[in-house]
Amino acid sequence: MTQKKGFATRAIHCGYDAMHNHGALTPPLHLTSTFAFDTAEAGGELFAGAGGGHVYSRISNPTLDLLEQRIATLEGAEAGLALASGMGAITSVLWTLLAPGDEVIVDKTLYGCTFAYMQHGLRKFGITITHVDLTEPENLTDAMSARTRIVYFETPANPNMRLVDIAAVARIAHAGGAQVVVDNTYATPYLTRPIALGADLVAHSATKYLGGHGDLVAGLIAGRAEAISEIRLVGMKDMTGAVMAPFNAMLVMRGLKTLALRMDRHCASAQVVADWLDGHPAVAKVHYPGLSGFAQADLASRQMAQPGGMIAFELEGGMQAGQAMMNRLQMIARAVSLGDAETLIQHPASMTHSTYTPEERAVHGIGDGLIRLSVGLEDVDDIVDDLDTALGQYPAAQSA
Ligand code: 3LM
Repeated sequence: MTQKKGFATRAIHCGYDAMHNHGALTPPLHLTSTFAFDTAEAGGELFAGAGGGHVYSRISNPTLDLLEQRIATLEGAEAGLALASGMGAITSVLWTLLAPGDEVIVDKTLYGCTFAYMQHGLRKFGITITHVDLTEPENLTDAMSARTRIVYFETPANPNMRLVDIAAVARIAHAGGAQVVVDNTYATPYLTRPIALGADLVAHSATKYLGGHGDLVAGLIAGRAEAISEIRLVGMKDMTGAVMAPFNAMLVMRGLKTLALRMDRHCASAQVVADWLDGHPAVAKVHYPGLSGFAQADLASRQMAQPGGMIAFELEGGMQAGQAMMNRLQMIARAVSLGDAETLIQHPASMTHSTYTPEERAVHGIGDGLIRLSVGLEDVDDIVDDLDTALGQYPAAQSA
């Protein structure tokens, strides 16, 4: 489907013609592990890379194929790849592109398991991980070395909402011969399209906004066709085996149909909640790209179509106050993950980012008092009411 059609239209229609499928408006679910070959020779040709057919569902599957076309069109990429999880996506990309002796430059803050994979996984195999504060792109100029193969970051970063200027970082990385990989989980392609800004590959935890309903674990990547093919055949097929189940691909495609609508609502409600938190006396600091006091508000308005559905905040009373507040919530779920219909709240230092040591969290800007809120699709007044009750009761409860 041509890129001239709008985002929501492509999310619903791209790659599928009901008239080639008995008129079925919902694409078929191909629950098959293997595919029959017309002749022995045809099978051999497919194994030799002839293309145009499927062999085995650890390599490709028609249901996944459709989802891969959809993430590609939404990210403005040549090709996409569906994987078992966000971590399956990230590990498949990096295992494919890196070799011992190479260096990856990563931003200061990363999702906890990505950080652990880099520190405990990649490093074990002779790859150097160098953390650089990429919120100042010029830091990258000094950090780049002849061994730097990849520059990797999240924007906004999980959990503290730091933004990275994709275009500026890509210019510096490319000048030094490195590729740029962006984890676009928080923004989704509805808000930010890293490839148009110069990134080489985009990775997603599709578990989050893309799936959108908290009922699956899945990953997606998008990029140039040649790179995607290599990641499919090396990283995914032979190294991680992290292939997405066809049923999950159907669920992610169902989620994509409403991505634009849901993101509009997530963003509108998050703005209301962030403004409200910002004005609350018990709240010390709110990190949300839509606040005028946000340190990178200019970059946010240049790089993000809207400020997103994620908020991080700190209470005056620090971590203890945060935990007490979380325990008083009635509707908002104390749960990790994000991008679901339900509003979710969690404490990064003891949960998603407990893969960092306390010393590492201090260095990497993940405060013990930080609380992360994934603003859901409920009526925003009910979200604010729940927070209001929990925050309002805190000082009284503490002095009791
Ligand atoms: C979380 N995050 O609660 P999966 N990249 C980013 C992510 O936020 C995540 C992944 C990759 C959370 C999951 S923590 C135990 C739960 C920016 C996941 C990994 O493999 O699909 O979970 O994606 O922040």
